[in-house]
Amino acid sequence: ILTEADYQPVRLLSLLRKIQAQYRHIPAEAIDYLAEALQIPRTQIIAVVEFYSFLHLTPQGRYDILISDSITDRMLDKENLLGYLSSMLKVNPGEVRADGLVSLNNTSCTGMCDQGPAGLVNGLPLTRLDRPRIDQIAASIERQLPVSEWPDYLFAVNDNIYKAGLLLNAPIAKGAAITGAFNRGLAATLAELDRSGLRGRGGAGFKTAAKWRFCAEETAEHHYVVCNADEGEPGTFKDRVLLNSHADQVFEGMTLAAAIIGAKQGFLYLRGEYLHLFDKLQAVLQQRRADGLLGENILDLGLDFDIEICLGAGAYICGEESALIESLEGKPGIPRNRPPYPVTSGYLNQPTVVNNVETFLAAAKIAVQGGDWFAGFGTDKSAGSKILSICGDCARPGIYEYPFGVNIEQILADCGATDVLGVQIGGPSGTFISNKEFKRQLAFEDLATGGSFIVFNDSRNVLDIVQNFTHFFAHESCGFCTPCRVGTSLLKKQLDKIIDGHGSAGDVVELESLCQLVKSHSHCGLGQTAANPILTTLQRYPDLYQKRLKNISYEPGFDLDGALETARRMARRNDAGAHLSQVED
Ligand code: FMN
Repeated sequence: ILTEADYQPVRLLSLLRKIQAQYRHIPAEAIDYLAEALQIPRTQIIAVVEFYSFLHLTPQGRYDILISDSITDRMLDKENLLGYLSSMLKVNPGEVRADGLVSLNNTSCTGMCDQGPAGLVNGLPLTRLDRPRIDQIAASIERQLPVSEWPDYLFAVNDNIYKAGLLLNAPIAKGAAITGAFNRGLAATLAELDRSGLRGRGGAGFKTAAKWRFCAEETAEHHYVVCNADEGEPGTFKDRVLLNSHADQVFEGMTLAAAIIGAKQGFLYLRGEYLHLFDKLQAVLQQRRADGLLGENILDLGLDFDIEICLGAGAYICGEESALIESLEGKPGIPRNRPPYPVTSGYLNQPTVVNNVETFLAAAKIAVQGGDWFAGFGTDKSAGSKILSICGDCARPGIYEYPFGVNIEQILADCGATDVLGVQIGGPSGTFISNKEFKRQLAFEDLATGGSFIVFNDSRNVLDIVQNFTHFFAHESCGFCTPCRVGTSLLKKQLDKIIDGHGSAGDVVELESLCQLVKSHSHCGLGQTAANPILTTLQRYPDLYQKRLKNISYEPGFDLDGALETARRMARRNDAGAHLSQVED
């Protein structure tokens, strides 16, 4: 299953994915073989396998089912459906059935929140799960029907575009951005990008022209372009739609970046959950090569550039740009120390531009339409438009594009949301706003977002939401730095304790100070934002937390007296002196 080009350590992740697809795990023999072939230690390979949730050292079922555990899936009855699936297949979540036919587990958001509850079977998306669909799935598995012969409707993934704007309307012609840039001149095109005011769409909002300029100015043997399609933030799925329906424009933006920074090689880092897009994207790339838009001497302009697609393997942290680069190099996705930033030392320590999918698409359009066109929309500090992935309690979950500056009220009206309690802007790492704040604007200067927009109506419990998000961060922490590794799991425990009714006033104080510690001491953006769900809701709904507390200064997280039961039985004592309340007296 390996080709000659595979025998490089940077290919390790893709090699492991291939082996996993074939054998349903990474056998010890494969590890020995790879260690020898790639000349790397076995431990390094095992570290990679253990890091990525889609790779396993022990065999998974022939049908490996993962159910998305995003808050929106839960709101669509995911927990009951998982229970039903588990009973139909006679396998518990987290286990492989004894006959090895099927394995079942939870996974973090699969990027199908507009058509959930969702899941994956052998890496392919299952959408709109309900009992009849689960019956169909269970029957197909028991009949051992290959997944390729399952009914198509189980795998249907719709774009659900409800509102198109600057970027989604009027796609540019193939090659238009590249020829436009060369006709204008590359320096003038970079100036045009600068004038557009385009800022990164992945969340942080760094100015795109400045990033490309810094990278271009670095002298090095190679420069690289990387498109970040990891899209792991729960509630975000707009890059899935852009890649499904506008891939040409995204690749055009990457080629434009290559021309400006002097790169010959680009990578699209596609999250493992979007495996279903892989072949389609390969076909788009192949067509672009045939059209002279990729490869050597593109459009006779003297530009050499090609793009390779690399699949992730189920790790949210790999969306962080330096972790993504590590992953591209075949390593665990552990964020690097910054500086140096990727623009000076990125892939293989060479200058690298990493941009979000939407950023590349916007750059391509700007190269054709001009900077002033783009800057004519949006606000002073947030030029242009933003594509949102809207999901949760609304009549029309899907994709909406707005000029920056739009207020929340307008968006809620458009997507058909009523009786709204609040909205999570920017996913779990973003901000929860209450229904008193719906005049606020979507813009870098007010509410910034990478695209996730989750609506909650007034039947929802804020603490359930916070609990789901806090568990997500604890699960996804890469484990590298102590404040995040230990901090996120302490946050989870402390929050659970309060929600389960075992908290005291002191616990809320401790929770808050733990939040500040994780936020200020973590190595990367994951830990620095992991406490946001707690902090933003503590600020808005302190009463909700207070109502769960016991009216005492200290309450243990478990039943101390109950814990002595075994000792009492062994000592054959059950008198008052053998109970904890007696000891306290
Ligand atoms: N940026 C993305 O474009 N997609 C992602 O899925 C993504 N996930 C991230 C996850 C974490 C934990 C962190 C800290 C950051 C993430 N980012 C993501 C932001 C990237 O690090 C980086 O800022 C972005 O890719 C830069 O592109 P832009 O300037 O076009 O926004």
